[in-house]
Amino acid sequence: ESTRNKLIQLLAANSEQYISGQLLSDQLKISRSAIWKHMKELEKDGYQIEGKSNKGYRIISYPDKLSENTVRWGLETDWIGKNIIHKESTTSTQHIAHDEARNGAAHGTIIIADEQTKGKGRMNRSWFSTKGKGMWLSIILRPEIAPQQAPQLTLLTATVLADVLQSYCNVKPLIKWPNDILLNNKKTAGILTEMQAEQDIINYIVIGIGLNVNQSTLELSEEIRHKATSLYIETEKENSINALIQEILMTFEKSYDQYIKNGFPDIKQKWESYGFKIGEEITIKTIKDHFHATFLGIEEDGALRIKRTDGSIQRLYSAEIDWFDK
Ligand code: BTX
Repeated sequence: ESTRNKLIQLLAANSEQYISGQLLSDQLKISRSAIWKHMKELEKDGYQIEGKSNKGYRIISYPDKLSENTVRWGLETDWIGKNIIHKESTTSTQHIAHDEARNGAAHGTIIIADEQTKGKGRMNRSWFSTKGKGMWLSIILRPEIAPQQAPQLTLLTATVLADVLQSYCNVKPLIKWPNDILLNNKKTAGILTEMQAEQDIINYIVIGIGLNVNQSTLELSEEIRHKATSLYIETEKENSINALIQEILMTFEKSYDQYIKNGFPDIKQKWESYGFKIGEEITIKTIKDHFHATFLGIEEDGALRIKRTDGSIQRLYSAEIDWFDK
């Protein structure tokens, strides 16, 4: 399939003008009739290609269905998404990611699905993943950081999503600790980070991102309708899932590379700029406790920073937060 991928890349790079059959044939080292056959195959996949006998070929439109190729086209990254696995339907992209990672999949491999039949949230909760209506994506990472730093990658991912969503809609996305992305106070995306580590070495991390894109209110499961939203509901228009995946991956790569180079401070600052309820009173649930506190922000290492009613300052590494609406 590498000829086909190269062909797609050449066409994508020249989408403003025609590229001649001869040039394609020279670059790909295949005959002009083989080129023509490839074009017919692409058309079957939904690509619209214009062929003019004296000028050559030009891409008019990309199919909006998800596939390895449609995601790869226009994806300008150095390492993320160089390996793409796409499934029309699967239990959970996390499952596939773990299998692939155990079998040695490269840093930056991504898994996407049109539909998940057993989408996973945190702590055994489930994640509704309606067919063709959202971005259900897992990213395999092999970072050279200590296992206890892994939660920072969740916070990083949340800022990436907030940045990208901000460019899509008028309302400011907010991040609810640690990793819910809210639009108009309703959850539009969630992040699930899973890690395979031994002592002080990370084997691999899988970051799962679920983003509601084109669901109407009625297409959101009844269970979550009151507290969930989608980009479609907020922007009143359909958005290309392909384009979102690409933007998220490109933004993620930049942010990740900076994080590896400079550490967490920039992420912390950005996270706090999107942080929901900072400075306000929240309720906190840990495994053994349930209390009120003021949410101060996050610590240099990513922990939750709070002030108890007795004035003491605490850092928490795993907690759920909530609040009372007035
Ligand atoms: P979470 O535990 O923070 O959120 C799960 C909770 O969110 C559910 O209990 C439910 O109340 C609500 N919820 C479920 N589905 C949705 C939805 N579509 N929109 C808004 N709220 C919802 C968040 O867990 C982590 C989600 C990660 C999902 C990705 S998708 C790709 C990858 N594969 C996979 O199986 N999980 C990840």
